[in-house]
Amino acid sequence: MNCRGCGFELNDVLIDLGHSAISNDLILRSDLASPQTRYPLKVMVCRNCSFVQLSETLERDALFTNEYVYFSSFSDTWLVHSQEFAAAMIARFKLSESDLIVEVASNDGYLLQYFQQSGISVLGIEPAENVAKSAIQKGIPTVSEFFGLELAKKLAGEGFRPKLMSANNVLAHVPDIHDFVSGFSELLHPEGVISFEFPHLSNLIKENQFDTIYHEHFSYLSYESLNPIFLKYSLEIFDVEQLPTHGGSLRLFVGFKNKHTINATAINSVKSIEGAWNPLDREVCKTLQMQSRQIKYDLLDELLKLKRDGLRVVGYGAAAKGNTLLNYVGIDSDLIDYVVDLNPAKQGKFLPGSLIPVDGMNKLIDSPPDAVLILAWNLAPEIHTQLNQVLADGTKYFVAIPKVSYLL
Ligand code: DWN
Repeated sequence: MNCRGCGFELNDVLIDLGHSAISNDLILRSDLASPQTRYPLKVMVCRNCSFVQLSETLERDALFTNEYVYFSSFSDTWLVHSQEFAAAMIARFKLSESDLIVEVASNDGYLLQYFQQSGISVLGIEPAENVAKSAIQKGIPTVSEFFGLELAKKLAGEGFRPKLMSANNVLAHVPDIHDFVSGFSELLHPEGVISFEFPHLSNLIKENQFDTIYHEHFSYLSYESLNPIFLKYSLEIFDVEQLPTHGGSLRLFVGFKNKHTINATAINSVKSIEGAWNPLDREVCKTLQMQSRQIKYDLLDELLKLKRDGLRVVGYGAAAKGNTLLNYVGIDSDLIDYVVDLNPAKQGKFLPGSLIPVDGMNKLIDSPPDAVLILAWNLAPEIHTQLNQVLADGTKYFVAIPKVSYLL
């Protein structure tokens, strides 16, 4: 097995989660009698370039289908974050009506809508046709294809030269990161800026966020592992922000070399954090694997205690990360009756591997829980507030990451 960053042979395991179902591949009731498929879920780190990646990868067409269920607009927290980002980019880079903004993995138009409302031309690129259609229905021009060098050349040939390109939570999702990054270099306006946002590997390690490992995430990213890849395509990271989203993310600002002032202070701060949580440090890897196993034991203990006390336990948020947790811990509907999710594309289906049914909010009224495991722990404050308005006082709320703990 060779590194997808530098081609070096891969021998170092960061964490091994055994076999797991595809996290966003929810099961239709009509398919419940069919066999369930689980695939290896093991993360390797390259000793040569520190690029952290899945050992085995699935075809992207099997992951990002035309029935893809992740729609970004089901989280107010994320929408507010996106609106603030749009305003900040317009101000910082003095974007105007004459500029074009291209978002790669534009989903349902959750972000581009805010740029469009400011009178700026936008173009979305979203390979999942069902999700792209939702954006187009909102009036967001969207190309439903996978982004890479070929599509970049086609768009550049048609005269598209974006001043800003945004790529939120997609850099980790591409099997060929070189083809993907070279596409940005091909399409970007010479003075242009690219903003990449992704969950930061250092937080995954530090906060035991092993549930953010799933087959859709081909890579687990850091400044250190990405910098040499950008440099290869005449791009450089000139600024970096540390964000609270998705358990702690990085936002990298990238442009052509020598075009932008480098924020050395911010970059050095991230480099020192990455040094403290070095994926090549054997102790760090051992601790992550051990902590993940401890969470498995603690969560099973807690669920068994609640069930032995005759209590009804449900899940909230049919999140991709939730399925990695349920599959790794070995939880099914004997322990969690159902999971609630606001997204209609997930309701009426069953979670992959655990086969726990997904329902809407009305299920909470029909079959009120005594305890709620918030699977989308990254959105716990928003979810806790929402459920407090619906469920009885005394209902217990808990999460499993960074450790099994109850919300006050
Ligand atoms: O990389 C990815 C990350 C960034 O987002 C994508 N591959 C997919 C997705 O991962 P996820 O599914 O773990 O993300 P979320 O956003 O943590 O999932 C939250 C789930 O909870 C969604 O299905 C929507 C749902 N939800 C809800 O039902 N009610 C969310 C909120 C805030 C709510 O109030």
